[in-house]
Amino acid sequence: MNIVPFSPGVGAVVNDLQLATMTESELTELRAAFTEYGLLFFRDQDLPPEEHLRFANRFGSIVVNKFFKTTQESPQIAEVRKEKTQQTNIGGGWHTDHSYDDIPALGSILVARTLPETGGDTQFANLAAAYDALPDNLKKKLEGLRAVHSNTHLYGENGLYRLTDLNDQLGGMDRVGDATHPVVIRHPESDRKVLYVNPGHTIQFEGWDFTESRTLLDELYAHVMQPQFTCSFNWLPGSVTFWDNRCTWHQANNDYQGQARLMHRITIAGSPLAAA
Ligand SMILES: O=C(O)CCC(=O)C(=O)O
Ligand SMILES: [Fe+2]
Repeated sequence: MNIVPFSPGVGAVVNDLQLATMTESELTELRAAFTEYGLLFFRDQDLPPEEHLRFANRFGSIVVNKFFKTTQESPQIAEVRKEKTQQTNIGGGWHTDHSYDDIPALGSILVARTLPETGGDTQFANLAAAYDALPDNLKKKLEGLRAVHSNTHLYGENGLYRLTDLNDQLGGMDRVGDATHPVVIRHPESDRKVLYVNPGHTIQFEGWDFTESRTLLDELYAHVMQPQFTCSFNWLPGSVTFWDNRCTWHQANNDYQGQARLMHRITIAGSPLAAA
């Protein structure tokens, strides 16, 4: 196995490893790389749905998304689908998966199944690096704060996604809900401090009013979106991405109108998040 940084501050590419036939010692090495980088890219994988499931189960236990359709192959694999005729894509804005759960998901493993001829990259951000680079006065301000994370504004009645042509693919309108988490968490494996707010799901700081929250959240988001904390991954047939939801954000580019794109996603269960 050969692990090389993908961009100066975000992610790594794992070469010379086939996930489907990985040995126990390779899995151990992969876990260490996942802890170090929080975002791993793989090329030229042969990972049919049953092997996608087996890889996920070797890593942890699977959690099923409450809103996405699942595949014919398995109720544990979510479909991230965009049809030729569809305008809106899933995950088109910066977010981290499942931060609205009390115990957010550890990570997600995304496998390319159908790709557009061009476009359809996924962008990622490194929230541990972004936290480290915050000015000291801002770090101080965030100490002890908690934030509310929700999905109601996306998947609830009149939620953003419900008003688009994505709605037909989504279930679970009644499953919406909120959770609160520390704004700066201690990553359970790497022990690094991480900025744990995201544009998709974070509504406001607990005990703050909405406008005041918005101002600080926007300042933090602008900081994270700088080029040194972000990268863009170009999918090819056989590409797989495994990201850590506790220390990354992602967003899927919607720049391939008129073409279809289908990805399979498995999400792995995490552990409660503690303040740093
Ligand atoms: O389609 C993608 O590239 C990512 C979509 C997304 O947000 C996800 O699968 O969690
Ligand atoms: Fe996502």
